[in-house]
Amino acid sequence: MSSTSFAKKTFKSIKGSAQKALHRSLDQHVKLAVTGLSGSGKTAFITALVKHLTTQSDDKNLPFFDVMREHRHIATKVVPQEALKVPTFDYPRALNALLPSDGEPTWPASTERINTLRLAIKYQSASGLRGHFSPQSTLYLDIIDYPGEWLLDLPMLEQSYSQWCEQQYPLLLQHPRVNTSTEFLNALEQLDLNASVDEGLLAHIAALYQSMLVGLKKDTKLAMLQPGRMLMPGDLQGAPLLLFFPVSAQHIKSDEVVPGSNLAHLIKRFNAYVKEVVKPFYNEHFKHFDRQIVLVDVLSALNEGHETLQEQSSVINQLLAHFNYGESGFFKRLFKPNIDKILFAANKSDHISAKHHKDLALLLDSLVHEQSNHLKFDGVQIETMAMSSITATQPRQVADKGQTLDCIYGKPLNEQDWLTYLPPQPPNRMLNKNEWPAQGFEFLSFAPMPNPDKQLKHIRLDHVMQYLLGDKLS
Ligand SMILES: Nc1nc2c(ncn2[C@@H]2O[C@H](COP(=O)(O)OP(=O)(O)OP(=O)(O)O)[C@@H](O)[C@H]2O)c(=O)[nH]1
Ligand SMILES: [Mg+2]
Repeated sequence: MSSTSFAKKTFKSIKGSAQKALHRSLDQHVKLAVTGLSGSGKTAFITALVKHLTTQSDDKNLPFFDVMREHRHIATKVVPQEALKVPTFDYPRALNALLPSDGEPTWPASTERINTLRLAIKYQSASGLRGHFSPQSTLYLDIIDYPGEWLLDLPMLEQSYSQWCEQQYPLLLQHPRVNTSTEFLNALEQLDLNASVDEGLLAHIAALYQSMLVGLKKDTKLAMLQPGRMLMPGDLQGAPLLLFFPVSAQHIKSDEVVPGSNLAHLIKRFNAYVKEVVKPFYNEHFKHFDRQIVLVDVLSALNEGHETLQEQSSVINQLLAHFNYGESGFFKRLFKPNIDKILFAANKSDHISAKHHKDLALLLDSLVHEQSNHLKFDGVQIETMAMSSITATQPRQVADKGQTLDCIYGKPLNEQDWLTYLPPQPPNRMLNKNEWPAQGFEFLSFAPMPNPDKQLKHIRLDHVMQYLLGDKLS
């Protein structure tokens, strides 16, 4: 071998090892996007994930998670996070709600501000280079939790005030919003958009709009409620940039906006909201994910009816457009990390009997079909599953007139008595309006089970972990 070809070969091999080392360090960090509308179960999911990885991490509890089944998991713990400005996810508090030392268990509270958590998962590599040099490896998993309402604002990033009005205003005239929008719409009629700004009147109408949104959030599972900060203002309550609302787009001619008018102020506030609230939230927290779980509470949406389920599906499809996806080759990951695997999870599957889990997953699949088709085309791996982060019911078989009924047993939320109940079967695809059953659907919600052994139970959380993290822990 000539000295040049030897040098070339050596250089190549050094370059190769450097690349592998970099690959390894990239592989050792995963940023997981836990995505879902308010009430979809993000906080419960994160709490369950931490609990099962830290103190219930064995092959009996998580048999479909390879690193557990192969006894390669050494230990997982919560470690200091990198983002120093963001509060830490209050795991002890969430866990204490679910597994209190005394008293009844309760669900963790709805999230009011952004928070984050880093887990270090120490494991034994299955084989290969990493196993050879270092018998133990550590995967760092970063997760953020946030009020689901804030997510609803992401589509506003691409809209002007008039486009936003075009989308939002007509909704207020339709069922089911029209039942609650009258007061706001009447007040709006009193507003002359071209008159000189009347701050008091704008604040009054904005307050009516806000209380209408808060009412809709409480009484319906409607997903398109914007701006999200009106529902969960954090420290923005009362700030002028939150005092805007949609008006009929017919009245807006952008080239004819009178300076200093009510309309000019609404546009200014909308733009400031998008620029100073939505954009920073998106830029700081919604980029650079590697993996994504989209939690969907399909059963509650079914309870609310056809329009709600359809709206939820359209909002989820819209939201997905705001994450970066694609095959994540080595160089791409270095400069622009992309989500290369998504899991659509029909959450709270413990509210139906196990034999209908498949229907639930198929229904969710049909709800996200449009977007998932695009993503698959771009090389993203997609899976849909019915799961439950925290199981609040037990299966019960009940004999009835020679038949065996697959019931569930639990304590319905806000009730005193435990109940054995036969849940309805969810449809296995999106139904159109004519196919919707006249009596609708009624799935119950349950309080968390008391667990004297301090162990949480799940449905398919191990499949979820394997899908999202399995290859990173190989
Ligand atoms: N049965 C069952 N109920 C669940 C599960 N996860 C969540 N829930 C129910 O859904 C509610 C909302 O769950 P959260 O985890 O607070 O939802 P979130 O997505 O964090 O909601 P926000 O913080 O408002 O964005 C809980 O209070 C429970 O009633 C689950 O795995 N099983
Ligand atoms: Mg939450």
